Amino acid sequence: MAPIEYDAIVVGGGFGGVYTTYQLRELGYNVHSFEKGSFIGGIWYWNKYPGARVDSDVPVYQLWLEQIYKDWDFKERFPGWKELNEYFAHVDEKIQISKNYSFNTFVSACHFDEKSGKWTVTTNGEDAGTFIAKHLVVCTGFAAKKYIPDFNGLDKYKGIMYHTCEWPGDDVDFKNKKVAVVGTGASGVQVIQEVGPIVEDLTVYQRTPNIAIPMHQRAVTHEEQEARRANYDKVFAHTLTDSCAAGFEFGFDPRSALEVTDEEREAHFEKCWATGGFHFWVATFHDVWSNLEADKYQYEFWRRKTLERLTRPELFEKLAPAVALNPFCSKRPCLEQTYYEVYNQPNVDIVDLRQEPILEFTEKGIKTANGEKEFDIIVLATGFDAVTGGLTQMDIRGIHGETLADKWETGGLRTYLGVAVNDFPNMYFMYGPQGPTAFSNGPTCAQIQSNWIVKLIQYTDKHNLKYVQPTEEAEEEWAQHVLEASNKTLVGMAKTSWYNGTNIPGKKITGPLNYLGGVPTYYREITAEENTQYENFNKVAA
Ligand code: N01
Repeated sequence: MAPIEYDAIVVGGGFGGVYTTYQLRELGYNVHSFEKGSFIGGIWYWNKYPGARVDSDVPVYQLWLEQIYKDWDFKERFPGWKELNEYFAHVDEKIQISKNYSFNTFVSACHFDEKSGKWTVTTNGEDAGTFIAKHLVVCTGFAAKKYIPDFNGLDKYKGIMYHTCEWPGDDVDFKNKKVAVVGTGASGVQVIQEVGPIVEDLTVYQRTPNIAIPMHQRAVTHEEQEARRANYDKVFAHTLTDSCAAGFEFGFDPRSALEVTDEEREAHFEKCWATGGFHFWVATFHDVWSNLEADKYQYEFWRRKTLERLTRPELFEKLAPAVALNPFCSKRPCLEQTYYEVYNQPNVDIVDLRQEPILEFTEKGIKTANGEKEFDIIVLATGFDAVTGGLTQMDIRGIHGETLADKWETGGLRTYLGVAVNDFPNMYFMYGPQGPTAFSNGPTCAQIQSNWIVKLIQYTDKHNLKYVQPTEEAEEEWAQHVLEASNKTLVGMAKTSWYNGTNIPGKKITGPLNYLGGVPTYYREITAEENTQYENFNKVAA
């Protein structure tokens, strides 16, 4: 059978994939989309571990489409995975996007053919086959490929064990069970605070303590959402301005932490702390991100506040060390609700993996130099081959047959504006490498990039071009710009971090994986490229 041909193929069913599919379809494109899961939802389809919830406040974490938000109310300031899956069901009800999707279908390969200027896409699973499209938009997000360290004997363990991103929802009962959690990133923190109060015994295998900050969760009412809904377009537009950071409704304090008085500094830290969410990260003094001395003030405030909540002195150094292991703003803090209180329970223990590494997994549990501990359930909260892994795990081959993985592993990470790659024509991605990604509210990043990509697709077709691709020079300049933006911050100082690819031993694509210039600057930069009619793209006529 001849392959089915589309105008455009979209990979992924999260915010970016759904939004791009919708836009292209509404513009009259014959678009088809593939998703590995059985429904839309992206990260929320997969991350159904206990306590999983978003850390962006309502209302910015959603699709900015009136027909969707006009009659949808979130229940909590930071919605959990169940509510977010309900939200995606609502999205589908409103825009019937699932009819454009093949679910349970994994895209394994995408090969570009210069002669036709088209992509051949190979899929496995329910809709296994070969498909052709002129435009390819890969919306796999930043966390499409899990990471499980190569622990000895991992497959020997006979109990219940899943990675957080493959957790089977509510099906696992933690009540009165002996539980281990490996990893204390955002996923580990959320699992720990959720299951801690109900388990018989909890052992946390921790390498680096998380700098977790108070979420201040609360219910949000229909009335308060209704009062703002008519102005949501203005709210979303405001988040792209310089008074905001990262796509949130708030931004840095322009003062330096070093220039204010001790009282002023304390008062501002207190205010951010009390407001909750990421205020204590992106609404504090701007230089805590760039100046070690300022960053230290932030860490010391955090430590003081955290120690006030802990009652077991033997855990103080493990959870809030006197000397920070990394600068406060070099790794991602996590929003917590009752994380530290869980450690006040006598049945909760921390194994410090820097002192006592895991020797092996056994049939019944985990063995370290201090012996074996048996568990009913092991939670692997060990993160992702983040930002690049979702793209490089597919066999994506460009104009010269080179894979994207080879290009980046041998020549370093190169993209233009975090949306397109030289030698990979008519291919785009969003919420991925060298975009604002990890330093942005996900739907903000995906939607501004998707809007931009869709306009370039329209431009390509309107001008009867066979293909477009960014120039090598533009890519080099962008890589340099990404590096310079990162070097202005402390982010490169984290010892192990998915921000830089250093969370995975041997990962070849390292360095700043995200653009740290901020969402407003990024928005201006992509808009400027659009306003020049894509002057940094090579355009090949049909
Ligand atoms: O992954 P992580 P995550 N032995 O890489 C440890 C988003 N997210 O899934 O810090 C033992 O942050 C590792 O230790 P260390 C959010 O953007 C959002 O938690 O490298 N431990 C770390 O503790 C987040 O930042 C939400 O020393 C090992 C942990 O595993 C991102 O996803 C919820 C190890 C991995 O932490 C990733 O978070 C959840 C080893 N060999 C996730 N290797 C929201 O709230 C690694 N670790 C929206």
